[in-house]
Amino acid sequence: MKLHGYFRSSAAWRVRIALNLKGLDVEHVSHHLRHGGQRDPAYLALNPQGLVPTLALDDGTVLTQSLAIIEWLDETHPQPALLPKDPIARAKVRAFAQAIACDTHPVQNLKVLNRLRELGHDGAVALAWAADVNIDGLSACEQLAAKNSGPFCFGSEPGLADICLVPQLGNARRFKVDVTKFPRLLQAEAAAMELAAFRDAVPDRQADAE
Ligand SMILES: N[C@@H](CCC(=O)N[C@@H](CS)C(=O)NCC(=O)O)C(=O)O
Repeated sequence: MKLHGYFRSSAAWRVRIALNLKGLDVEHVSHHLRHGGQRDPAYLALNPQGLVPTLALDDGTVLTQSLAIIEWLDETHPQPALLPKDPIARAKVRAFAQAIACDTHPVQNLKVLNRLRELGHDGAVALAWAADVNIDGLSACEQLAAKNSGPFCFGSEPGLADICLVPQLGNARRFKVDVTKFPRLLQAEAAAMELAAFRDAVPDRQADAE
C-alpha cells in the first residue's frame, strides 16, 4: 500500500498512527503542501479534493478521507480494535473524533488560512483564527473526555479518539494555543506517547520532515 501524505499534515498523521497500531507497513509518498504538490494533476487524479491523505491499495483501489481510511483499516485488520463494540460507546468515540476531524481541523487547514490571507487578512489574523478554532474544538473535547476514565480518551486502550486528538494537539501548539487548559486531553496524549505507534508517527520522525 502507498500512503500519500505530508509530514506536517495532521490528517495524514492520524492514518500513520492507525497503520502503526495495526502493525502495517506502507510506502510513504510525500506531497509538499506548501509548494502546491496536492494540486498536481497526477495527484488530483487520485484525490479530486486535492487533500492528503490518500491510501492506494495494492489492487489499485484508492481510499480518501482519513476517517474513512482508518475505519477501513479497522474493518480489514480488526486487532487491536480502534472502536468499541458497544454501539453507544462507538457513537461517542465517533462523535469525539468528528468534533476534531469534521468541525475543528477543516476550518484551520492550509486552504482556509490561505483563503483568509487572499481576502486581505494578515498572517496574524489567520493565526489568531486558527488558534480560536482549536480552543473551541479542544474545549469541547476536554469535556467529552472528562466523562470517561483514562488514561486514554475512552478508557484503558487507545482508539480512534486518541488517533484524532494527538495530531490536533500538535496543530494547537503550532498555533500557539496554551494547551495546559486541557488537562484531561494532555493525560490521554501522555498515555498515547508512551506507545511507539504514536511516537513513530510524529511529523519530525517522517522522512520528508524539514
Ligand atoms: N477531512 C480530510 C482533511 C484532509 C486535509 O485537510 N488535509 C490537509 C492537510 S492536514 C491538506 O491536504 N491540505 C491541503 C490544502 O489545504 O491545500 C481528511 O480527514 O482526510
